[in-house]
Amino acid sequence: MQSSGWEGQLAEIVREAETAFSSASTSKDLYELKVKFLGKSGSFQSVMKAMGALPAAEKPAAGKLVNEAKQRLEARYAEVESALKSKELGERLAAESLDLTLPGTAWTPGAQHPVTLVMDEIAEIMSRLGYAVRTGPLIESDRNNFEALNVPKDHPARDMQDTFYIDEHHVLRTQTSPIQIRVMESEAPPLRVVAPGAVFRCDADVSHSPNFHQIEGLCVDRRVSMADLKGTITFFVGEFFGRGLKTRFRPSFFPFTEPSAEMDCQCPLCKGKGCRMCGQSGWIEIGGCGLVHPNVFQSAGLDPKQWQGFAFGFGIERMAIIKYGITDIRLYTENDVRFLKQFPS
Ligand code: 2U9
Repeated sequence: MQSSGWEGQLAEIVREAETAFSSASTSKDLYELKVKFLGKSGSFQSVMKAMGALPAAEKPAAGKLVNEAKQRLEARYAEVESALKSKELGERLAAESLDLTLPGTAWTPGAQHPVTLVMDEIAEIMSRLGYAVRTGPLIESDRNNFEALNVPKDHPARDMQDTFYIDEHHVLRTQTSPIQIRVMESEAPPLRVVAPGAVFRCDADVSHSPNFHQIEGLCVDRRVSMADLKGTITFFVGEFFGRGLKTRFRPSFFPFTEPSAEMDCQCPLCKGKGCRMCGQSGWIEIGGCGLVHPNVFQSAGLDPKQWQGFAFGFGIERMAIIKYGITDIRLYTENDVRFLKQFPS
């Protein structure tokens, strides 16, 4: 190849590449042109190859020329690339521009669930009488949930229809009383404890959920009477629903207490006058109670001749219904913030 031949070819490639670089409208197109002219199998490389055939004496001068041409092209490339990139950045920023006057997304602060609020409030009131909180597992042995609580083998509560069985010997606890069995077996009397938590019953209709919450209280001492129980409940009702509300105790039956009673308080809504909530009676049922059955003490390893006790139980959802006038139990599980945020934390 004649020197003028490859020199002309080189000049032609440089001119062509410079024109092409200048006409590129995007940095991507520009890069493709760089590959075409300066890449491994690009036009520039073929001129380099052709130079291999030059006489040795001409090679240094030719190499210098080629390097200068390459540097010139690379500089031109960098120049055009920087212009295109800044143009593209400008376009992207314009397209992505934020309207800072748009309203933001509102974050609704959470609120405590009324079940938690009521459970905590009851525990707090009882703590003023010296009661400590104790909790236990949701899956309980048949023994702690029924046997130790003096619930006989043929009792309807033990039926598959009323209790969720895990296996032959384990159930989802149907009450929080097994917690107190555990307490009596692990702590020395005298005892004053409240046992809050979730319980499960195989039951569902408009006013019953298969999963609800209870809080039960247990007081064990040398001499404990129904009078102590009534005084305790009346203090509690005054603190929780409002001072001055009367309580009354109606005889009832539970396997784990003897005697047993159902507890009513004067309707907090009408203060005993009679309204829709209390069915015009002026009274409202709040839970059950009684003196701990000697068989229960025996099961838990306490001598019923030495120890006496009273126990009581409230349904938390029911207490919240009475205190806050909640009308539908579905509201408890719908997680509607408009419902939840009405309750004072
Ligand atoms: C031990 C001994 C006795 C707890 C008691 C009740 C009566 C009661 C109900 C209230 C509404 C359950 O949620 S509810 O349906 N509870 O009527 N609970 S006496 O008696 C105990 C507990 C533990 C060791």
